[in-house]
Amino acid sequence: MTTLTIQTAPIAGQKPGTSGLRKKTRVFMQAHYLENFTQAIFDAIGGVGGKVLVLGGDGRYFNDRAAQVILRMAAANGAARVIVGQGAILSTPAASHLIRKRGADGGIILSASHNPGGADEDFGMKFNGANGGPAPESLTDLIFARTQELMEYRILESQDVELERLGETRLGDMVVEVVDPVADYADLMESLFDFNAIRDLIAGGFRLRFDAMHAVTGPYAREILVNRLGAAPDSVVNDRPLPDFGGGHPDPNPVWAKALMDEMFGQDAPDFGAASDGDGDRNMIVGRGVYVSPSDSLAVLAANAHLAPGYARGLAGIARSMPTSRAADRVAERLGIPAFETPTGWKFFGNLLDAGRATICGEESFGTGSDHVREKDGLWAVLLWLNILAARGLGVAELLREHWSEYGRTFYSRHDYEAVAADRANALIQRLRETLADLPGQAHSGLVVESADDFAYDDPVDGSQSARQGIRLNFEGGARAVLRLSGTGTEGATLRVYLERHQPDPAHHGDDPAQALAPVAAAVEAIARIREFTGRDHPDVTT
Ligand code: VG1
Ligand code: CO
Repeated sequence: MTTLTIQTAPIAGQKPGTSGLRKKTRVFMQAHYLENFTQAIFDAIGGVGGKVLVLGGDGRYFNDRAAQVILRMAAANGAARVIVGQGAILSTPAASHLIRKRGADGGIILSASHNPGGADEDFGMKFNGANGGPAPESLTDLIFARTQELMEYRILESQDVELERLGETRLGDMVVEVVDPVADYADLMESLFDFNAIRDLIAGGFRLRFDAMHAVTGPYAREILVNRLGAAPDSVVNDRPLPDFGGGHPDPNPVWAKALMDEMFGQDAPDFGAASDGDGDRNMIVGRGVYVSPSDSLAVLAANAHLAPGYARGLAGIARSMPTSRAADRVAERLGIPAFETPTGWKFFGNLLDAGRATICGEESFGTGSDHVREKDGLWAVLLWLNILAARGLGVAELLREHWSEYGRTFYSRHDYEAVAADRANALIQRLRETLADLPGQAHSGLVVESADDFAYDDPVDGSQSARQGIRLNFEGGARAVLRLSGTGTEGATLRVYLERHQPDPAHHGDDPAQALAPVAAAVEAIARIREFTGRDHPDVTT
């Protein structure tokens, strides 16, 4: 086998966003595009000579082809071993676990997460380090810098590697080890949760529905929920991973997981419903007739985690991304443990988890996880919920109501304006930045601005700084709004507006969230002039 050194030239725009590099699949399929980015990763981490890497993806269109190219390039760059999920499949949390369990030097995950898949949809790629977590900004900056100067890459000339058969093969001098993508992860879950208690709950007639949305979690959910926990076979639906996710968005929210929502709010609904995203790191939790907002889910999980064996020792701290509601902060306060507020994206939790300062982390975007891996983890959240329900003997709605009566209810909603012209979205944020100083004291729709800033984060572990992470508007009385632009889209810009308002009075805990938040939404419109800048009079997606 010959190692080829291919001449190339820098390709513009290979800047990793919130979670890796995401582009239209056809962009990734352009000559040298994937190769350049792969070589830039290898170079930025100081080469892969003698190293062990993990490789897998969510199975979307081009996953299999990209995996073969990366393997040939890893071999040509001198990697000692690449551990690959069978069929080049690994969920994001399973990849994170595999890196940690095998002591690998890092891993490449092929996914554009909740973005749709297919030749005309999205593809993505991210690098996780030896701790199993997403590359921090310092490294993604280095990778991007390398893409801007790269003039050649190395690749082995060879046939495809057989990735369907478990076991070891060789590619040049490199070992390719194909592993079961599910087994290790399922064992990890079994070590954290009281599977006997969950099994008893299910055996006692508790019915659940897990919608894998034709994405990567299907095989994981079937093994864990059906094979190991005894749920009925039809508890897991849409469990066959498809390259185009069956044409849908594998995004577990009430909009894209509408079928699940309809079922959970319909006649004879199951007791518990959940869905996960393309790469298995997100989760949506639904009870019979009740939707759990992700921010509430984080708070409930944190407040009750000690009921699961893996967290019986208690939590060191709770971390949430800045736009996530402050419901979790109230739990941290009650528990007497630190609460951390980080920029959007799981990479910012890595240091806190590594340093043992946070045990549970979460984001409003349907992401929760803990120090068991260094990624958010959809099935983990489902299992922790089931463990808590089994231990408490309560239903989802009852547990939620109890939580609100103890901590108050934090009404919360996110409004997404998708594929807005980038210059208009940038102009909106830029104008807000310029008016920040004038906002305090202004009254809009009955709400007075108390403070306003552009969130900047100083990492308490390594001191790294991240500025301009989103506009925060705090109103007198405790309501809050956040505006920021997405870093995962592939078309134009997506404006995200996050609305939040705390309600201590139990008489109002059953209010409609949209109504409870209407004054906050009106104040934001008056301040940010979303209609004028985006030309839209309502969001595309509300969660
Ligand atoms: C979104 C979410 C963010 C999440 C990120 C990756 O980012 O808001 O909370 O970490 O997606 O999730 P943005 O920049 O578009 O708001 V996933 O499941 O795509 O790995
Ligand atoms: Co995801």
